[in-house]
Amino acid sequence: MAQQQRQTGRRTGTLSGTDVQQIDAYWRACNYLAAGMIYLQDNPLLRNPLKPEHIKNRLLGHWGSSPGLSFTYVHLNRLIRKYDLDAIFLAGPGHGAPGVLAPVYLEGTYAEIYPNKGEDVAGMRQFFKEFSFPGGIGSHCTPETPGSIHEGGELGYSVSHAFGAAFDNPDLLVAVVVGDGESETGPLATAWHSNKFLNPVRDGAVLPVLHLNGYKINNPTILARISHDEIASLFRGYGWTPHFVEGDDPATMHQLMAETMEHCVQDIRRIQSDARRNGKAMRARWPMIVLRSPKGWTGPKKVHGHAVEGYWRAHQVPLSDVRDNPANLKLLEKWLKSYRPQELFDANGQLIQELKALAPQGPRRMSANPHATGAQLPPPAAHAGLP
Ligand SMILES: Cc1ncc(C[n+]2csc(CCOP(=O)(O)OP(=O)(O)O)c2C)c(N)n1
Repeated sequence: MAQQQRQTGRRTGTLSGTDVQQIDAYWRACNYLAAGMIYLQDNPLLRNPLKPEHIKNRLLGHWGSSPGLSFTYVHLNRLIRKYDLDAIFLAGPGHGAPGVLAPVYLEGTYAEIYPNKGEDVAGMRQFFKEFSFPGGIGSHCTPETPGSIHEGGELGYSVSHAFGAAFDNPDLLVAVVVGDGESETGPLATAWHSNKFLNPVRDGAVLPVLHLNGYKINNPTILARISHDEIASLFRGYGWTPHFVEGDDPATMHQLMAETMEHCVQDIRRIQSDARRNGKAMRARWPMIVLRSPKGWTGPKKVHGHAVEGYWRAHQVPLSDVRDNPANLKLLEKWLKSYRPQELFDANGQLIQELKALAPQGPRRMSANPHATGAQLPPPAAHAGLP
């Protein structure tokens, strides 16, 4: 894992110390829920000491991708609110659904659609229990996931789907996280070229976030093993302007991601307003983000002497045999408590108001955006004035 923090973006969107603390608290809540979904069927907020019967019989789900997915999601939320963006979110590694379901639940959409999984202790318990459970919540970003138009089980199509959503949709921003493993598939490797078809006058924009967490199940990925300069050259060659967010210290990474993502959003808006002012559909060098963060970021660093965070072992269930092994049960409890859930959720089990206020409202929530929910959209004539 590269310890060095590097970035090519200009400094814009710098966060205050309080902003960093708040966004980190929101992300901690996401990570707590993602891990809770994989392991717990009871005692969702750990208000009682963790016991074997609180743990699911079969542990299924993908932890490794989840923290990077929710990290990207919460940073998009900040900019949706700041710029009133009309944005949707696609997870290429859709197996990392806990990293998407968590912010979707926290912004209230989940309870609106599935009232038995409401924003309280009983609802959270049900939400955890049903995840990756027969007849329950799918382990990928299935169509039942509010705001999901991309399931992400068969790797390779996220960028194509993102562009499909952006074409003829001038006001839409489509954020798409691409796994570094996914990026090795034929369809995805070719789809990087889709930027050549994007018309800045009449299409929306696609903001890819290449998630370099280093491993595809238990093999290293090619893109995570080539040099920084080689990646930058590769994506410049594809016609993108790559910006790097690299590291593992959460506070530093929040600052870097905030600055970089805001720079990208400003760049997209500048490209679009220039093109729309003069009506010329020029090919633009759209921005993209390369997020190099550890696989299973914030999870257990080592289990019984074996490295987990930042390694292939974090891909799926980082800590197995929890019900029958008291030492592992203790490790799980320690890990879950490291997110300090008692600071994040109120007595009823709802996210505290200070953090709830960080999410966009109503249809601006990516999980409730009409472009992704099949809801009634204005007819194309509403975009009149564009060629
Ligand atoms: C086309 C295809 N090939 C193989 C798989 C099996 N598979 C599931 S997850 C995964 C690794 C994905 O790695 P990456 O895209 O980097 O995601 P992350 O590391 O964030 O989990 C693979 C190969 C798949 N889902 N689809």
